[in-house]
Amino acid sequence: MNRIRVAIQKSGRLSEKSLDLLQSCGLRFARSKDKLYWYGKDFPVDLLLVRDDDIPRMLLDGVCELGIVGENIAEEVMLESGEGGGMTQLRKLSFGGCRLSLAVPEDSSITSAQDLDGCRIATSYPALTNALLARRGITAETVKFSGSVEIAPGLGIADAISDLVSTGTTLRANHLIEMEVLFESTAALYGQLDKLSPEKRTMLDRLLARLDGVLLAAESKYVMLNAPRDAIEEITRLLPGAENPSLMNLEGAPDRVALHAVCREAVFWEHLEALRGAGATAILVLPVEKMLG
Ligand code: PRT
Ligand code: ZN
Repeated sequence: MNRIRVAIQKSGRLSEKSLDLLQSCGLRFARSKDKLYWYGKDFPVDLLLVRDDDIPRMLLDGVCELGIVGENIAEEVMLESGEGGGMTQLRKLSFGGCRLSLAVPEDSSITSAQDLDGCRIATSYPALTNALLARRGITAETVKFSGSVEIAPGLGIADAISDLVSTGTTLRANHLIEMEVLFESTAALYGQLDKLSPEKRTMLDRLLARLDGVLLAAESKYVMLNAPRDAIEEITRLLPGAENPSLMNLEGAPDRVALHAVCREAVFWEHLEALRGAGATAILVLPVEKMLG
C-alpha cells in the first residue's frame, strides 16, 4: 500500500496545530465517523488520531511512517525502549513549547539539583529525568506517575517532582517552586524511515519540501519601502534575514527607490523604527503564505 500514515494527537494541546500544519501543506482528509482514521483525499497521506503517548510506539512498530509528538514523550520512549535508532526527528516545530523542570515544596530544604542525590522524584518521565540527572552525576529514585504529579510531595510520596511546565501556574497553585529546567521541549515531526519503499520515500520528500515551505513562510515577511538611493546598503543590512532586495525606480524622484525584500526572520517594530531612522518611508510588511525554494 503506497500511502503514508501520520499519527497526531486526537485531542489535546497538540491536536489543532498538528492538523493545521498538515492542512497548510495541502493535505485534505475525509473525516471518518469513528474519528480515528482519516483518509487523505488528494495526496496519499492518511491520518491516525491517537493519544500522544502512543505515537512513538506506533512509529517504532511501523504502524505509521510519520508522527507529530512532543520531544518530551519521544525522548522518554526512545530512552525507555533503547530503540531510538528506529525513529528519527525530522523537523522541530514551533508549537507545544514547554519545559521539563525539577520542582520542590516551598518549604523544602532542597535548593539545587545536586541536593536530590538519593532523593525520590515523582515524574511521568522517569527515563528522561534519570538520564538528564545522571549526566550531572546525580542519582535519584524516580516514582512513575501518569498524571497529577504535582500532588506527590504533599502526599509524602516524593521529595521533588520532575514535570512539564509552561506558565508555572500549576506549580504555584500546589506550593511548589520551580528549581531547575532539565529539558526544553517543543512538538516535533518524527519519522520511521527504515523500511520505506522508494515510492513512499519520494512522497515523504515531497511532503517535507512543502512542510519546509510552510515553516519558512510562517517566519518570513515581504517588506516594501521607499528609500534614499544612498541608503540602500544600510537599509538592506537592517532588514532581518533579507538578501538581494529588488529595486525599482520611483517616477519623479530620481534620488529615491522602491525596495522590496523577503525577510526570513521575524520583523519587529524596532526594525521598522531603525529603517525609518535610515530614511525609509512608506514601509509595508506583508505576510508570506507559501514559499518553495
Ligand atoms: O490524551 P493525551 O494523552 O493525548 O493527552 P495528554 O493529556 O497526555 O497531553 P496534553 O494535551 O496535555 O499535552 C500534549 C503535549 O503538549 C505534552 O506532551 C507536551 O509536549 C506539550 N505541553 C506544552 C504540555 C504543556 N505545555 C503543559 N503545560 N503538556 C503538559 N502541560 C501541563 C503541565 O504539566 C501542567 O500540569 O499542563 C499543566 C499546566 O501548566 P502550567 O505550567 O501552565 O500551569
Ligand atoms: Zn498523553
